[in-house]
Amino acid sequence: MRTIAAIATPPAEGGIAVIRVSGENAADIAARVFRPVNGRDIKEMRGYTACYGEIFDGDKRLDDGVLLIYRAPHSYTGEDAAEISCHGGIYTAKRVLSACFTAGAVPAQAGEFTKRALLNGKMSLTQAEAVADVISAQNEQFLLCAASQREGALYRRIRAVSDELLSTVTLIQAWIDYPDEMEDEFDGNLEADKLRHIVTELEELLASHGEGQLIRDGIPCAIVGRPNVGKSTLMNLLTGTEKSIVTDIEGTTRDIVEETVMLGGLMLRLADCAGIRETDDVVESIGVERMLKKLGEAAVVLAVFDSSRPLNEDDERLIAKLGNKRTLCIINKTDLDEKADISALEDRFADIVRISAKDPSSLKQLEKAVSDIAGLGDLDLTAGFIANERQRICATEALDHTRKALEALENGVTLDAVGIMCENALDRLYELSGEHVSDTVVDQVFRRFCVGK
Ligand SMILES: Nc1nc2c(ncn2[C@@H]2O[C@H](COP(=O)(O)OP(=O)(O)OP(=O)(O)O)[C@@H](O)[C@H]2O)c(=O)[nH]1
Ligand SMILES: [Mg+2]
Repeated sequence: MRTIAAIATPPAEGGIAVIRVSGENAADIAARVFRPVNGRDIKEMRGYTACYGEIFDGDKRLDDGVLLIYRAPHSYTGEDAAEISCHGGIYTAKRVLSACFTAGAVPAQAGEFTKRALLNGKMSLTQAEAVADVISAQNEQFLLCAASQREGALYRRIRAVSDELLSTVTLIQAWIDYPDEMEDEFDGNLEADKLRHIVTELEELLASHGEGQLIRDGIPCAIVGRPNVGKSTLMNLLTGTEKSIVTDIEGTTRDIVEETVMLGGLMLRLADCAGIRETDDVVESIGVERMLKKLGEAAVVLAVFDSSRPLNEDDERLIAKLGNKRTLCIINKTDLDEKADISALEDRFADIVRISAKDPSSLKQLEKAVSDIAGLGDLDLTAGFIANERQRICATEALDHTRKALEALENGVTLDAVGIMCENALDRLYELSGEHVSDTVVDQVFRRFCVGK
């Protein structure tokens, strides 16, 4: 395989930039562009050793820096590799890279270092996919998810299911091929139990896709309620800024005000909406329409009620719109005398928190209540999850085939047919884990990577 090179650091000014070279000629190429000050022979350098020196393009001295040598298979790609750290200028890094090309390297494709790592057995496909997630992580929780995925959590989860399915497929095959040599009777109930267990595992695996997405992209969260209940005050409390305008005039917020915040490790995509009420005002009614749309899109609703005023038909109208959305009922303005019929809210909502949005100490209560309602509070972030569309499709199809196999077994369909359905499910699981996967799929996976990775 040709020796590839790329800049591994972002195209921006920084302390250092790293040029990565990988392939069987990595040390030769490094020796052509890098001259260690101590006169060391780079080709003789052992893996994981570094030296300081000068970087050249032919006779032109470009910079000084550090060379790190890796020896196959102990490198990211599994090949011989070199990393040249130079000063972190955009042009400097490009010049050092072009010197590597002059010395014989070819430009790396997007994700090619990781693709080589996959092809050299350094990681599974799902681990390789997780590299992109680790790079793109924007919050603590998703980083933990992606790091576990990178370490092999999803791969192990899929393997546990595929091993279980393989045992059923093998047994069925043995029964088809050598029925006279089997010692025990074929136990259809036992095999059906196993398939049922696999169905549950796959259902849980698929559910992890939605949870993973919420953790990665943030939980869409609509703040709704009738005018003046304190929605914008709550928004400002959660964002820690004066993002939304707050006044004591009903109908202050007209358009949606959006902001992404971190609350107790969760990323929330907050939308402060116009207050819901019957109105002749054209602008305000457009605001109400937009609020209803946001309500539809929200994964979690923060429904705000004013404890200092009796509930009215606008509150009722809101409650009617909530349907079975995950809703946290926020009873606000608890610093004032209570006039609202709180018991009516207690009857309607399972999750209630009482706060004063003007009081910053309410944040702690909100943190706990929101993470409980989002259902992510007790999620095992290290369990492995379905991270992308490719994985979701494979898992869905595997589940589909397993369900069909189970149904066939329960209905006394021939073992041949059940066996084929199980094998189809197994194929999809092997594609999911990357054990049997086509070159086209691998190419598609790496297309979303950056060049230096
Ligand atoms: N005493 C008290 N006043 C509050 C509290 N929260 C909000 N307010 C006041 O209630 C009034 C309305 O607050 P907003 O946050 O603008 O209410 P809103 O729900 O966004 O109102 P609209 O945008 O009109 O729908 C303002 O005068 C706030 O200062 C609270 O916890 N206690
Ligand atoms: Mg408002």
